[in-house]
Amino acid sequence: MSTAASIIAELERLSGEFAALIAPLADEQAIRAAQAQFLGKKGQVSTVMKELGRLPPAERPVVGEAVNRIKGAIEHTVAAKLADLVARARAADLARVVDVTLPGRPHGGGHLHLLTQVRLEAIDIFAELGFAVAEGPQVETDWHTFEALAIPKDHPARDMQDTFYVTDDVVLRTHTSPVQIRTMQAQRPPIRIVAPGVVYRRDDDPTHSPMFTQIEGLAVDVDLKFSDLKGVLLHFVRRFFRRDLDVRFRPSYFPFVEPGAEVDMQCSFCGGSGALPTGPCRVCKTTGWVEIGGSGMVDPDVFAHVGVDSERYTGFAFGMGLERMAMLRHGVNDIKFYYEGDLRFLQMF
Ligand code: FA5
Repeated sequence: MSTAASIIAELERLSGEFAALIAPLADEQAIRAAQAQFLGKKGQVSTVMKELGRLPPAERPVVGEAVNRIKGAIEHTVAAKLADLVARARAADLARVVDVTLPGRPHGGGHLHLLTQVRLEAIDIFAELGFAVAEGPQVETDWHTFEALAIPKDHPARDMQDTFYVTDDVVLRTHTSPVQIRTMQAQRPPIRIVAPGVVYRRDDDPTHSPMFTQIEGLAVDVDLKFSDLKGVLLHFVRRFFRRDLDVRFRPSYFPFVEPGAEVDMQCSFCGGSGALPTGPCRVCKTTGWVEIGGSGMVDPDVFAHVGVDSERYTGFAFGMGLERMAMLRHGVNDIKFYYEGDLRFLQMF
């Protein structure tokens, strides 16, 4: 039969056992499990306490006091152990702290694709002359792409701009000229816009891609003349190439302009001489001139399609290939380099 002394002795023994058990533990879960093993409802200390009821009442206070002391000691040990764990974790964190005085490791910064750079630069140059940016869809109606630009079905001009027909009436646009139509439908003159964007054609060789970028220009106002068109393009070429290169206009046929002209600029490689120190200039095929786009005065037929009074207004328009401009300026000799994503090419510009 238990006595007060034997219970207290047992409690002291448990206290020692607990101290030995917990000493090597180093994770919270194990410490809490040890605590439960001794102080939990079915823990060893609780089991001993059940003996308390069988003691004569006079002896109970002294045992009760021992129980409280030992429970307190166990709880204190647990709290100290957990606090120690937290302190160690914090010290380990601090030891890992980055040394902010070390020099940074450089990450190669990205930059805009050459075509994007060229597009933004072209927009800036035209903006200086008062041209705003307009946009239109790449999947475009046949009407905006051809019909409204005076290229009816079966017109031979369509042969040079074959494309993907989504339906009979919806195509991948072959040029940015449909943005002329959309702009004139949406706003009244005076108009001065440029429309850069991607276009599609059935073309494929070193200077022609099935997908490429054009920048369209359109100005409609009273009294605009061909000389205004010429001045705008001359200004653009000189600003873009940062040299006093000349432009020339060769009469040409585009159904939506009258008169129409191909725009040539002096070859930026040979400076217009047709020859390089190393031999004949292959870029301009020794002619000294390179074609950069089409242009002309807006045909009254087009004005009629969009309800602009051709008695009152005149307009000029142009469309240039941005890949071609970038090739001339940066010496790119195959149009496919733009689209292949080869880092050796991308990092050059
Ligand atoms: C046109 O696309 C007319 N819309 C331009 C125009 C606008 C004329 C306004 C009159 C008034 P063209 O088919 O010539 O014209 O194309 C214009 C330019 O786009 C060409 O000079 C060339 O620089 C570029 N280009 C044409 N096809 C390709 C291609 N497959 N790949 C890369 N660039 C091309």
